[in-house]
Amino acid sequence: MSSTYTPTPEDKFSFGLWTVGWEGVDVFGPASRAPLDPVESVHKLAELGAAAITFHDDDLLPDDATRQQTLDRYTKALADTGLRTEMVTTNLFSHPVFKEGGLTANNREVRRYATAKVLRNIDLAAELGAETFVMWGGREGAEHGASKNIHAALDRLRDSLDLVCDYVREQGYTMRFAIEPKPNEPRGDILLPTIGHAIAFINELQHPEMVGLNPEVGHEEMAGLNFAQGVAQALWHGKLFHIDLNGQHGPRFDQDLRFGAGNLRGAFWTVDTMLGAGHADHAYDGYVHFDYKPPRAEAVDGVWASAAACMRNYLILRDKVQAFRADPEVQQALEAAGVTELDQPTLAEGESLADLREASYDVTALAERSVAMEALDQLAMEHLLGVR
Ligand SMILES: [Mn+2]
Repeated sequence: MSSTYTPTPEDKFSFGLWTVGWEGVDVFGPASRAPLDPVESVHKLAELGAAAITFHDDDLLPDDATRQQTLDRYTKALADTGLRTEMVTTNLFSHPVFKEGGLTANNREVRRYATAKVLRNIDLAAELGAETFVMWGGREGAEHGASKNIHAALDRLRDSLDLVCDYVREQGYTMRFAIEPKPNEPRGDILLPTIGHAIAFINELQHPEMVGLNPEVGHEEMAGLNFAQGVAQALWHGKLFHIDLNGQHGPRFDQDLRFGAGNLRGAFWTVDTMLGAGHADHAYDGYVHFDYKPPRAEAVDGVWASAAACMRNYLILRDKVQAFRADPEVQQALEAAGVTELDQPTLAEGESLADLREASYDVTALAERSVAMEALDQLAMEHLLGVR
């Protein structure tokens, strides 16, 4: 056990209260673990080396009767441990009132109630100093073609984002919103199912600069997509406001495994992308947030073992990625594969399209050229496998 892989607050690790607090309730069975006191979770996560915690309104504050008392205990635990609240999100999916949607429910009263619930939680997020407010629309979707007018649902979702952005500006808050895409589960089909759909949607908002993404490993991989490439595109758009790391074994139900489990090579490239893929100015600098579920089979010891493993796996992969990028053979292999040539614009400065059209091309030689990509990928594999 290397001390190199011991997390510190500088690593900016963060956990959802609902992750370690998941009691194991699933579609086929009730809770397998007792509820965790949020105060205990704060202390335990601080002890393990996390820097911050996040929550849905209902995880921390399930009812108004105990709201103030719980908030007092929670903020005292933060003060005692040095942990902070970096992100807050609203539960618009558990209560049956949201059974056919929250902000995009057909029922207008439900939409108004959902909006009020979000506004109340924005005030709390501001009070706690959270800089990111995540919006995951788990029930914003449908199982049937005609039951949801997608055009109208997107209008209402756009209105909701415009309203909350206006509210944040009016109140003088500084938080930004982060949309979390997911293709399905709990709804058969969810609105804004992927990173790409969400980015396109943000362009239709009144304050697109206030809205970005909170992509999650498993959510993209459930759709068979490459998470690292999605993250790279979100970074390219300046839209990676937050990130949810976990693990997933390909297209199937949302597994929420600990980070590094499931698609390990995908995790390696995810960390590489978060570090800028060789370009420090392309790196993500926000919190490294884990949104996973300790497997239902585990008792409470397994909860903390899995939380510690999320951070440890990130640190191990960070180490591997840095060693990969620093390896002189890798740098030669990147050159051999022509990776750096892609940095050059296709048309040189001062050149016209006529220059490009009139040039002569040795198509046969170009077709036969070496791309040396297998050799490069093998170097990454060997770094990951620990033989380099
Ligand atoms: Mn998530």
